[in-house]
Amino acid sequence: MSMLKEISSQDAMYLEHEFGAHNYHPLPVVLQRGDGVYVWDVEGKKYYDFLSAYSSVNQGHCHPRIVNAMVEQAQTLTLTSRAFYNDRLGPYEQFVTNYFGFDKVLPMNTGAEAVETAIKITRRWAYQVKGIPENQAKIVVCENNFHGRTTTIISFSNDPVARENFGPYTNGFIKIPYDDTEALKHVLETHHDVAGFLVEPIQGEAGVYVPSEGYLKTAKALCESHNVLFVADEVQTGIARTGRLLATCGNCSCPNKNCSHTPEVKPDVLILGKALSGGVYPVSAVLANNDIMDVITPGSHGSTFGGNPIAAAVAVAALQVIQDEDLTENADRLGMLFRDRLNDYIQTSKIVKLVRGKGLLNAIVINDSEDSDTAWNICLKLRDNGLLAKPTHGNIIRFAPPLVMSEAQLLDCIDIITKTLKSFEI
Ligand code: IF1
Repeated sequence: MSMLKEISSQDAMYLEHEFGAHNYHPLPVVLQRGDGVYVWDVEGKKYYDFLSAYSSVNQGHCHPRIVNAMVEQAQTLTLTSRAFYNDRLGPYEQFVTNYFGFDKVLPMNTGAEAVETAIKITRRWAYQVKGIPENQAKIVVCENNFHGRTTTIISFSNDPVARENFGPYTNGFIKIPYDDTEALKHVLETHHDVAGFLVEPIQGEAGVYVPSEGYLKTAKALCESHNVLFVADEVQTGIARTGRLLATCGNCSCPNKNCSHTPEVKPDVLILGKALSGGVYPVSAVLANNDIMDVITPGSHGSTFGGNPIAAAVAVAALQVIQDEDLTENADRLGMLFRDRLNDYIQTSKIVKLVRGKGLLNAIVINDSEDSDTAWNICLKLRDNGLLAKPTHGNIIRFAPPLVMSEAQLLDCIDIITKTLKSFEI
């Protein structure tokens, strides 16, 4: 028997603290099991999961179809490296490119690796296709972005906690304010060495910051007119989370409910991760059409694990679940219900300033300073009341449950959330 089955919450937290690097400050709850929208701690207490591993477990915890795909493949062939072909990768590549409407995919493992990959593709395209002089290519990024933890990615972050004392930093990035098409227009008009614009359709880490209506559409049009690649980081927003297959689908009224072929804003380079595997295995991907992806040649990029047979089998199952269970529509519908009910609550609340989000990617802003511990205390109380969420930036609480939630379950959760908030009203 594994010793993990026997361990108490106290012991598990002690071991992580004693033997693990202190790169996280978790909410004190030790999880042991998950099923759909629920997780259980080692003492057997059941919770609604309102984080979904940062929007990875969109399909719900331990989805049987996805887990079975993984188990079957794990018993057959796990890893070959890309030194040889495997019988799963090609079919997955055909499936995923078709699903999202791109010519080609480059498979990686984590979100940060996919962002790094997109940066490399964008730079190569700048030199080999656009004709920017060697080493001059710039990528425009947004203030308060979050794209991952590698040295290059933190180089263009403006979060001091994420970047301080990790220099020297990588050059070649220009930062502009988010949700500001004038700033983008200005930078594109004044710089002739811009290769791409890297953007999150909704800024997750910044506190689920939803840009103004039409922002992405205008940004994409500006990129197009300046021959600059529009690179969308949909690691967190992608795969049904925002009530569209991709957040760049915007509000287009395309009859295809998954909206994959005629998105309102089609990125030139699309970055996916997290829910691409339903959270059972690290699977990420960069998608682009041939005119861009063909700059990648043998030896110029790769990964030992990228495109492995387990990842391929898992991703196909995870994407099929999204479609077969109508999770895009469910996220859209339940998200509206969630914001409606929370907005009702806010009318008479002193503790909550606002609720914002799209689909089931939402956040509430607590009426207290960023250095207060109110949001943290609310999350502790939510935990006691059977719902797990995590504060961000001190006074924002993100609410992102698995998309397999039913309406009855969501109403139950809204009840827990509003009752908990009420106990904090003065
Ligand atoms: C952590 C936030 C979420 C991402 C976008 C790339 C990546 C992420 C848009 C990198 C990762 C994470 C990672 C997690 C916290 C987290 C997060 F709070 F920072 F904002 F999701 F909400 N692009 N997001 O959001 O993907 O390499 O991690 O697979 O602790 O770093 P990764």
